[in-house]
Amino acid sequence: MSQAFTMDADWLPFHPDPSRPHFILPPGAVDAHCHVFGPGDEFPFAPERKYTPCDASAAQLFALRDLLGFSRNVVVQATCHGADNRAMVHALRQSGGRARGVATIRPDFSEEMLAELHEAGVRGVRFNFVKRLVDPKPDAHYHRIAERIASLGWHIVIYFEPADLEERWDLFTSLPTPVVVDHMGRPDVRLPADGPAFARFLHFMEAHETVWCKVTCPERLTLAGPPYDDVVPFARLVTERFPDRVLWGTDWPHPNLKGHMPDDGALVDFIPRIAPTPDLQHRLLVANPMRLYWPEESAHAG
Ligand code: 0GY
Repeated sequence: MSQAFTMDADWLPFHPDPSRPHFILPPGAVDAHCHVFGPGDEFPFAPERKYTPCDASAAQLFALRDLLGFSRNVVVQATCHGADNRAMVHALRQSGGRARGVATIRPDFSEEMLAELHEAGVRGVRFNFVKRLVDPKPDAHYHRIAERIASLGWHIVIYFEPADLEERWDLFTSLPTPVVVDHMGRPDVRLPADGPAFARFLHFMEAHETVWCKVTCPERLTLAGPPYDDVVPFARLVTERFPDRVLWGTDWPHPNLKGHMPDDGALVDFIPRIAPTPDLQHRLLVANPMRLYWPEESAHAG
């Protein structure tokens, strides 16, 4: 742990010794949602952060990648680093081309800053609307950023809770780039996957062909706990209905979990329950993330 920062008293650190999954990932699989934290002494956490995590370095992320059998990562800027993307960019630069990034930016970032992020491997920005993580801004703020990044060929990742889908519908449906929704828009898994609440989210995807979805975070959405039976119907429904617009990731190092810390190997074993055929698995884990993050190689993705 860093000298400069003390992790929150109730912080759950990531699993110290994850198991090797039983499910063998297809060659070229991408962990399309994960983070790095610090290390705080090298890459300080942002003053405006809402939590102080444990350190979780790029080297530790890549060791997990290799243990689980992934080939590549998409490192998503975590809110504890605000718009200071240095830890994420460091991870991209350490990856030897095997990681892409999703940044947090402000509308006043210079062209040079954006060009440097692109050169490092950033291919998207994240707009976060979850109030326990950030202080969300008016729509105009996000429109200004969207205008800045659209010409770079980047996409926009949005993280929101169900109520935000109604409140921000006009924003979410007017963004000029592909839009990737984190964690299925955080459905309430006590409600049926084929009920009206989740139907609203499915309609959002149905009506907008540029909207993608990460069928991620059973450990975050579950009420039942491992092996996350209560999340399967939601993730499977989205994966089967939109097989070319889904992504999967570990969410390592799993910020802000309060109940339990998952064994990342067991999380990978969740994948065949939501993508039961080799074809669905290949799209979810290889073809789709390659198309979004490594389009120049995508045609060759095996
Ligand atoms: C996630 C989810 C969370 C945190 C963050 O950037 C973040 O701080 O994304 C959360 O607490 O729900 O995707 O890692």
